[in-house]
Amino acid sequence: MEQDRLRDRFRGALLGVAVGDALGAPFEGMGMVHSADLERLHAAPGRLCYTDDTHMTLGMAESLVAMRGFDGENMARTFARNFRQEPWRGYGAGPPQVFRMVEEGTPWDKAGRMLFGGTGSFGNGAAMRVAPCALAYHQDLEKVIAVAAQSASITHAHQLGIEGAVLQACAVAFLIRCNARVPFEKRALVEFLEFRAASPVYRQKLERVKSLTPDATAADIVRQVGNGIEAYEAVPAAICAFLRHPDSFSKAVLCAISLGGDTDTIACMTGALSGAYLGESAIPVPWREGVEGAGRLRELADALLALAAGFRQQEEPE
Ligand code: AR6
Ligand code: MG
Repeated sequence: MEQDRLRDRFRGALLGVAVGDALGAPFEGMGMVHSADLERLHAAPGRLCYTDDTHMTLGMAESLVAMRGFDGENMARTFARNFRQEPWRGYGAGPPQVFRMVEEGTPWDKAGRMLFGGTGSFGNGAAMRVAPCALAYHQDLEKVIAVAAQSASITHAHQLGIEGAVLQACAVAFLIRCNARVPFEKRALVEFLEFRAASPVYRQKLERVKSLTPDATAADIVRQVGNGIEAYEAVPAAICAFLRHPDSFSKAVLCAISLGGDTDTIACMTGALSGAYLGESAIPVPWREGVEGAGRLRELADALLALAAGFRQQEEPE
């Protein structure tokens, strides 16, 4: 794929995270969102401030770029440092406990396992931040899966938390690699993910995603997959919202918000999917220019693109 197009898609994925997060944040925890409120987001979105979803995505990208690949200790400490600087971003209950443990010397791959009575977290917090991993390693799916899982386990050691991150990362990598000029095959994405889903709950949800008709309403989607903070609800919900409108960034993200529940995180993950597929150029200008951190996100997207190009060169025979 030519470099300009790929750059547009890398930037689209990271800006998509921030735009979805910022647009969805005011509605977090509410019931389903009315269409009049959604139309207002289009016409006058107001200040587009991001939350922990984007803050952690920035941390993941910063660490991958600084270390030229995944380094668990560095990534955990980058998350912790960023949290210490801006603890008011709306973090879930679990991650700040991990950050404290890591800063006090607990190894990065042990702290996450101590949460929730030793089961680890199955919240959506590992999936919401995973786009940079998918971008950096998009040429090597096994690496996407391995790094998504390791990065998730820093804060979300429960198998279902890890698997949510793996599936979201696989979906972003799949879409980055997709040719956007040929008609999109919805089944191909779901079947690609089904093949990578190990737990019955994800296999069942993906089966339900496949069975939803093209005109499924927000209520149908919520009934089938849910809209909660659990990774096994939010990740399938984001996939549904993307699949409902694969050719329109704004429609996909507004569909995600219309589901209610964990609106910022579902919209953030939908934004990553749609942005990876359609590119930054498909994001409405007031959203992509108005969102907090747009310049920094573009810089990091470009740095991840350079990193991915470096990985490709390493693999090519001399
Ligand atoms: N047992 C019971 N409840 C659990 C478990 C478990 N093993 N794991 C998670 N929960 P957390 P996150 C519930 O705290 O995933 C922000 O608003 C529990 O209620 O690990 O990073 C973002 O925008 C727990 O508090 O944080 C996202 O919406 C909750 O799941 C969200 O927070 C979240 O898990 C990300 O949160
Ligand atoms: Mg949220």
